[in-house]
Amino acid sequence: MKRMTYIVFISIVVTMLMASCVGHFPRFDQSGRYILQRLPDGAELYVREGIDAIEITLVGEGLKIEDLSPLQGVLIITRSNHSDLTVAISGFRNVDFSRPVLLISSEHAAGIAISKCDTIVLNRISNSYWKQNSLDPELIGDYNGDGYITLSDFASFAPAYGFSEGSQEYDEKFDVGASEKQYSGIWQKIFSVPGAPDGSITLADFAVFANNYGFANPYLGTWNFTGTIDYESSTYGYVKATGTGTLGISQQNWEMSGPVEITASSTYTDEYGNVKSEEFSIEIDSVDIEFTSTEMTITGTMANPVNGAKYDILMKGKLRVEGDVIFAESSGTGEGYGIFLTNPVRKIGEWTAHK
Ligand SMILES: [Ca+2]
Repeated sequence: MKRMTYIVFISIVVTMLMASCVGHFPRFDQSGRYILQRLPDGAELYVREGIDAIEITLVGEGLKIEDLSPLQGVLIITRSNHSDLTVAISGFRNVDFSRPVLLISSEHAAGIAISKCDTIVLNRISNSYWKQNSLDPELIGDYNGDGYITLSDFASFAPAYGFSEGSQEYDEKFDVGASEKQYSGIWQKIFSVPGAPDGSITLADFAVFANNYGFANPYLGTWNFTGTIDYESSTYGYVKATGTGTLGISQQNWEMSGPVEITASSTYTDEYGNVKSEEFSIEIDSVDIEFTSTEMTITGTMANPVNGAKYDILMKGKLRVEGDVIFAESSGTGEGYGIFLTNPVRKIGEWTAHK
C-alpha cells in the first residue's frame, strides 16, 4: 500500500513536471488559431502564422479597453459590451508569430478567457500578377487621399468596423474585403484593385485595410530624370542637349515639393551658324503629372533659358518596374512617347526617369 502511494506520488510529480514544461511552450486553442497565455498580471495572445485577422471576445473581471496593448505594431479595434471586450486584430505583415501580438493587463489574470473567436485568411492570388490594362491601381484604404495609409485613415476606418448597410456608421468605401492584389512589382504587396462591397464591414475588410496600412502610393517620392533634346529649332537652328533633373512628388494629388529644375548642357547652332555650347538650367513653371498603370504623363510650362520665352511641353513615358525601382521612359517605347513641344505638337527628344 505504501509502495502504491509512492508510485502514485512519483507519477503525479512527473505529470506536474511535464505540465510545467508545456507551460513554457504554450499550446494553441482547440481550433489551433490562438494561444492565450496567462501571466501573473494579465495575459498574452499569440496567433497562428498565416492568419490575416482575428476577432476575439475576451471575458474577465473588470476588463477595460485601456487594459489592451497591441504589440509588434499590429492594429486593434476594440468594442466594450458590459464585461465583454471584443477585439479585432490585424496588420500581421511584419509580425513574428512566435511572439505575442496583444498584451492584456489585469489584476484578475486567472479569470481571463476567450469566449468567441473568428479568424480570416485572405485569398492568396499568386498567378494573376502583372496586370496591364487601363485600370489605375488604387491605394485602397487611403481615405483622406494624401497617398499614404496612416493612423488618420485608420481613425476613419475603425468606427465603421462591425457595421452593415443601413446603419449610419456603414460607408461603402470601407467595404473593401473583396479587393485584390493584381499588379506586380511596386504594387504587388498592396491591395489595389477594388472588389464589389458585400454590405458589411467585417474582418475581411479589416484584413485588407491592415495589409495596406503603412504603404504609400509607390509613385510618390523623388524621381530622377535624364533627357535629350535633339531637334531643328526655327529660332536656334539645330539644338542638341542632354539634361538631368529631379522631381519630388509629395502627395497623391501630385503636389510637388521643391523647385522643379532641369540642368542641361547643350550644343546648338546659333543664327550666324556658330556652334555653341552652354550649360543652363530650365525652370519648369508648372507641372501636372498623371499616372495610369502603364504611363506617366507630364505637362508643364518651360521657360527658354536664352530669351525667357515660354513653351508648353508634354512628356510621355511608359512605366516599367525592375525590382523595387520604377522607371518611366520614352526611349524605345514607340509612337506617342517622348518630349514634345505643343502648339503645334512636335517631338523634340527622349527622356527617362526612375524612382
Ligand atoms: Ca491617407
